[in-house]
Amino acid sequence: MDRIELEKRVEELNHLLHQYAHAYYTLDQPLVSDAVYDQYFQELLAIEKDHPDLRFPDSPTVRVGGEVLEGFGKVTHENPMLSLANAFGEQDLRDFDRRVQEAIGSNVTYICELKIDGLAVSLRYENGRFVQGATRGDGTVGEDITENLKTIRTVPLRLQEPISLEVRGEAYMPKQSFVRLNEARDLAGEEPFANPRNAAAGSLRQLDPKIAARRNLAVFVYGIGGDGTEYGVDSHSDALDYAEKLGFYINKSRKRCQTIEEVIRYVEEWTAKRSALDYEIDGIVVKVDGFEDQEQLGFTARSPRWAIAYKFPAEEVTTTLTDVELSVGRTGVVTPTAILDPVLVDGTTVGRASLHNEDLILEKDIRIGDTVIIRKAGDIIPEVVAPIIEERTGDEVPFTMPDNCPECDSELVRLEEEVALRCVNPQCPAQMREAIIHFVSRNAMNIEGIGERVVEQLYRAELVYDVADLYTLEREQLIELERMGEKSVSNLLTAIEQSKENSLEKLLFGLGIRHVGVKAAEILAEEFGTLDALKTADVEKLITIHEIGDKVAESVTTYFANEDVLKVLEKLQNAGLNLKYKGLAQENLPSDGPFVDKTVVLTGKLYEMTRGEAKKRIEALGGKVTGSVSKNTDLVVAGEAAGSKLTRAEELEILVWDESQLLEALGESQ
Ligand code: 1X8
Repeated sequence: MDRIELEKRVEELNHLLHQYAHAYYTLDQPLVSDAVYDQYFQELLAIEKDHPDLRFPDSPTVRVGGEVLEGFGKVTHENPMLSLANAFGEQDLRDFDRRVQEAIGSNVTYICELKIDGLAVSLRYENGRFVQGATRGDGTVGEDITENLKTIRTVPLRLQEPISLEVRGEAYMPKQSFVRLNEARDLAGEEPFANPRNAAAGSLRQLDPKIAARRNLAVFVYGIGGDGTEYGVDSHSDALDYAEKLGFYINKSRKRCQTIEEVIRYVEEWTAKRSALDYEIDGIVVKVDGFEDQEQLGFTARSPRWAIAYKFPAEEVTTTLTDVELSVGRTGVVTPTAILDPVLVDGTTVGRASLHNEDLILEKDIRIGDTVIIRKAGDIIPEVVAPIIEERTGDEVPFTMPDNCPECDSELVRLEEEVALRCVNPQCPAQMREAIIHFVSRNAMNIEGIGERVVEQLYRAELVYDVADLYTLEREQLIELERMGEKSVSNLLTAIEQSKENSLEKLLFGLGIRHVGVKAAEILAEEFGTLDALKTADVEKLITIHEIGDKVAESVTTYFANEDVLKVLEKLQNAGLNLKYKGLAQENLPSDGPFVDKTVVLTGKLYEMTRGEAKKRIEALGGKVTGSVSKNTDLVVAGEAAGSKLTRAEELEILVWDESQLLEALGESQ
């Protein structure tokens, strides 16, 4: 074959294999026998081997997994990946229905879908080709797991139409594959995964895509980006039908319901049928179907008002409580944990459960040796519900809390009006370790590569006593630690370095000021703008802020009055941490300029910056950046290879700029 013929053949094989794979994996209606598929597949593999330049990034042969990666890049989601509000019973569903009807009237259609117990992913397509896949991460920034997602047969590499869009879905491992995987791991002497969700997450976190390729994962798509105008659909159910036509794998069990009664019947039906499914579901998602209705309902800070996730009630099982272990948390609270004979609850093996506090143990009269009922509710740690008194033999031993800290032996105190016992020694090693673990956690400074094990070692090696010491760590010190190779050390140092650039709210949350959660940290950062301004704020000033109450105000001022705290903060500042709020404080927005109050859509590839950066800069100049073009759009910025959004903008006669015009406008406004 000459070169031109060869290129044509490769194109043809790609096309055929994509169609066959779609028919086989997604539609479950094979077009050809396995032997024929395999023959074409081998032919393509052979050509690609001799001519690597003819291996397309979306070739069906990528399903076997490509090169091993060095690490995962970060992906900023164009629209945040939100979580849903939960409903725990029929009453919560009725309350949801009432709120919906109050907002949009009684003529509402719902769509019910199964809630897949996996991990959320975003898939991006450009001109019909799969270009990027990411995890949810913290909702704003996720990890680029494109290469692993490419190995999943139900993730189409090419769509049936050459359009550009983002879809969201759930990656999961079927129950059967999970059981088989664990059997194999057991044989190989490897730790089994606790449940299919962990197995799926663990597989997608592998840097070697060949591992993911062997794990038999799947992705159900449950949402499509934009407001539907680009695709000519005006409801979620139509959007799903359309996505199905494009080649996505959509769960068949979706159902439109006209009343909440119908929704409740659907929930009951699937509560009964869930165990027969070959994948795990943990609830039912109920959405308002119409896009206009959705838009009218809008969002809270955290989740859409037009959807709710009904969670199945937790399964309860019994086992023996063999011991009680004590641990000291970040705030010095000593918590008892029950050690159990391992049992399976909701598909997870449980060997420990929370006992909350001493009062609860006494109140429920839980004793060591008791047969106890345990329950796992959602993602929450399993808890001991109650002992079964009838099963007692008389050998059970009542549990009492110690008088001294199990870590540092200083005397425990019970603060007024609190049930918890606390270690108040600020030098208690347990508290110092926990403070660091909190500081690096995802919603705080988001430093990957430091877990409990590393912190323990850093502490023992006398390298880190407080959070500021993290910024003094050097390669030579880290390489000495157990199980730390060159690669992990360099990744960790990069992660530490990058965290210096975090916006103030991440630091504020990470400091672990009592009563300052993610939300309060954000409010304080936005309100004060700098750490210095917050440090000097008094209670009177703090409580004038909407949503900041007495408790937070007291706690913040007490915190910043502490000498030791001030020393650590000074160390952080000297280490070069950013101590400013980087988000968009309303009062800092300009009152005029090209973007003020303008709704902008970014599409196509930009060269001078990513779309994420462009979005941030436009927002900082008072603009709003949305994902889809509608009559409310003021401006569309079209980079290279802009697709359907550009067409739509032209149809609606909306102003269109190219990248250079965008740069000029951004430049002018600086
Ligand atoms: C999460 C999930 C959704 C759906 C199914 N499974 C999930 N885990 C669905 O909509 N069918 S929606 C969702 C979310 O928005 N966080």
